[in-house]
Amino acid sequence: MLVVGELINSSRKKIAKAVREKDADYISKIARDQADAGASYIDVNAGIFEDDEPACLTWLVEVVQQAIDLPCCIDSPNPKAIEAALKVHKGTPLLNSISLEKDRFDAVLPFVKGTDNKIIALAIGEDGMPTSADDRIANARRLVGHLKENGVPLDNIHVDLLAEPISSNSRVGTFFLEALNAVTAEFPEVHTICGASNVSYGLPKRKLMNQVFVVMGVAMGLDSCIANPLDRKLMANLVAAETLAGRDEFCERYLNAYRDGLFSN
Ligand code: THG
Repeated sequence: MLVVGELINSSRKKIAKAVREKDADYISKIARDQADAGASYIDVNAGIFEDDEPACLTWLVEVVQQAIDLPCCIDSPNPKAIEAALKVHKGTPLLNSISLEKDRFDAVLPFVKGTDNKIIALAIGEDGMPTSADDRIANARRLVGHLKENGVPLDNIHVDLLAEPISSNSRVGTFFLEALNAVTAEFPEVHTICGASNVSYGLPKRKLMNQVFVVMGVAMGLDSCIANPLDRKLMANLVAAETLAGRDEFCERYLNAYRDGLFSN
């Protein structure tokens, strides 16, 4: 399981403050903590800064990569911000994200086409959010098709079937899981991802919901997620779920995680 550390997101007040004050020490610490906890990418999002987003996102990429040796997940729909961030990024980033919305597809494609960059493909349709499992599957199919036509290797694509707050509609969980099951079966070479913490907005005990959600996702083939790697219980549950889902030969990673102390309090 590949975990993208979600914590450096300007929608979080402490991060917004640190970006505004150019507090590199704070951002470096959050990056390092997430890397130490097992993140494979560090999500960087400066979306609240609007016109300043390109400069703020670039600053975040530089600060993160000075602190640790991991690639970033460049979380922005803004082509100017993506372009600026890519200029300073070292290694192979995960671009977050492209969708079927025509302007966005055309603007983001050049940053993927002919490169090794990884891309998150959001199952949003030409005219907005899907409202069923079938919509998600159809959008994912078309988007994967368009990316493939443009020479993007399937292994570089992480399809995001859109995890939404369960408090807003009790059916979005099954929409997501059913779509995940179908997309994993149809495109075994494509990766799947979701923003795990989205599901729990508006509810108490959010961590519990996020932990259970990723386990259900793993059962349906989820192989990456944007989540909080500092939640040890979530990380432990991910290891156990992958072992139980048959993705851990000889229980090697489960046993290693046990030896490393991941399952102790
Ligand atoms: N798909 C893709 N990218 C995404 C998302 C997605 N990027 C953003 C988001 N969704 C995933 N990242 C987060 C980060 C934080 C939270 C949720 C999703 C979150 N934060 C608490 C809050 O806002 O209440 C924390 C508050 C705090 O600690 O300050 O819930 O779905 N491709």
